[in-house]
Amino acid sequence: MRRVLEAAKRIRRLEVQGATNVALTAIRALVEQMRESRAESREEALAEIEEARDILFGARETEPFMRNALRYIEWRVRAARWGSVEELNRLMEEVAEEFIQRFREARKRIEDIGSRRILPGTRILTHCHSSAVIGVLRAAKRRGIEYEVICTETRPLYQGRITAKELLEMGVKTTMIVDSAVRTFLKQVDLVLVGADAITSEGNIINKIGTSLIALAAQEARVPFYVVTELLKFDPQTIHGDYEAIEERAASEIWPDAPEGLAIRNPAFEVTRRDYIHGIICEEGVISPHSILEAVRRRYPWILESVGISA
Ligand code: RI2
Repeated sequence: MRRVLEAAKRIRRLEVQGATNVALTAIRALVEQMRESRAESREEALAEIEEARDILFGARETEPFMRNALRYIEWRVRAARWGSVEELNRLMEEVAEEFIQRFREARKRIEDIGSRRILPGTRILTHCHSSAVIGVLRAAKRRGIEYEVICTETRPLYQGRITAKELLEMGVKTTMIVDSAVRTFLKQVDLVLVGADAITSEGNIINKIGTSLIALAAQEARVPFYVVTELLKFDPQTIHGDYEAIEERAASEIWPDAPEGLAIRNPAFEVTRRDYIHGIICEEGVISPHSILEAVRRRYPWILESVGISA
């Protein structure tokens, strides 16, 4: 399981960051791992896929996009006829390629749709680093729209700096603020755009810690709060009543040489309730969080079917 263990380590250490990059890295690791397989039967090969999938699932908790992607590949492999590992590998490569292609199409649609919400002179606030948000901003720039972005640092790991650097490279006027300055700067903002790590069956979203506080403040300041995300981040297990697990990371990320006896909590994500979300900018358009389940059922019935829910 060398390749899969290596990928899981990179994901756990945040050398690969953002829900989308995590999912794409996991898909490639699974396909590459199976290329090295010495399985002699269908059962042995399927057992290897299960083992690889579980290692990757365990890398980070709050990653339904990755889980959906790996489940999709496994589901297609189980449903197909193949006799040898060579045939299996061809099939896995085909299925993975098809999945990535469909993801790219979804992303492109999101960028087109989201960029129309950005008008000349719009001031946008964003939190953390989301490739989906950056994609929307890049698409707006390509259309020749001039706008400004305020980005938070995003403690404790400062992913806001990645956002700031990418925006500067794009030639966008960018301002960085500390996380606790959000309410002050909301007065100057027209729109909040954040990414998502997970979407629940009730239309709540889970994103980087701090997101919910921004959503609350945005409502109070009457600033529209939008989430930019593929529906591929929908967690089907939430239909069954499961809560999305929230990853809690090491205390040392917050204070490496903290005094002994001090309790430090470091949840990486939190839930933002649908009541605070104006719209979800996704491959189905700008939709209400209330219609998430219907949208997923229409576009990706396999997300439900792959966990035994009839779509
Ligand atoms: P994209 C990130 O989490 C942020 O919470 C970001 O909003 C989300 O993933 C989605 O990112 P982390 O992996 O899929 O940095 O839009 O902990 O790239």
